[in-house]
Amino acid sequence: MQRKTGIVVALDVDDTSIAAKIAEWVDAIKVNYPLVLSKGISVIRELAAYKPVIADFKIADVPHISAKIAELAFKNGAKAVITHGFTGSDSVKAVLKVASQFDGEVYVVSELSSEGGKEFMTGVSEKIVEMAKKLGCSGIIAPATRPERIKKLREIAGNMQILSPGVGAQGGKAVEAIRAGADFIIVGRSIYEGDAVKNAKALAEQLREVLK
Ligand code: BMP
Repeated sequence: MQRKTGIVVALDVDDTSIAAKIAEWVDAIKVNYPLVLSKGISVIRELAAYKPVIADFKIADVPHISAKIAELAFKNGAKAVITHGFTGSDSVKAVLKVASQFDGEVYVVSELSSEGGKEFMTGVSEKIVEMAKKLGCSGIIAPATRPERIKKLREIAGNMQILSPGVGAQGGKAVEAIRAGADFIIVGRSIYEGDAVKNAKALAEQLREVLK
């Protein structure tokens, strides 16, 4: 993914008009189940008019179903999908195969940014990142709430991109995440709750220096 501001907005709200207003301050728009289940999958193409869309379906199924989910995302205009890696390499390979047909990108979740992410995932996330790298994924998702984990996972990720959620509402800090090795931060509530334009612009300004 091309980096300008270093911000991926997590558009977990029904008000899609925000996308046009903040497009200038973000590099991509991430959509998740709440928006797609509420508005329908056509919302991906609608948003793709403003910025590349990452379909965060956290794909986690047997390979032929994972492939179908990825295909639906790409066919409907997504530039990238997010998949889980704990499924094992067969499912991730199936998603990658579909992505290659659409010139699409695949990002793999390492460990969730929430507290629960530490219960099971921290123990296996290194292996998941190794697998993602070996299979040729574009990048990983790693927690801004635990910058020390971003640092550790960056050592394994090499030059794969790291997208980091958990900034703001979950307690993570944008600048710390980038300094720890993230390429992009993923931000939802701290942008769309309140004045989205003001919030996105302020975040972009915070990151400008650290991205130089
Ligand atoms: P918020 O900035 O409002 O906390 O939203 C974070 C977004 O990032 C949500 O869309 C969530 O699904 C996603 N996310 C996350 O918070 N932690 C992860 O580990 C992985 C995610 O995809």
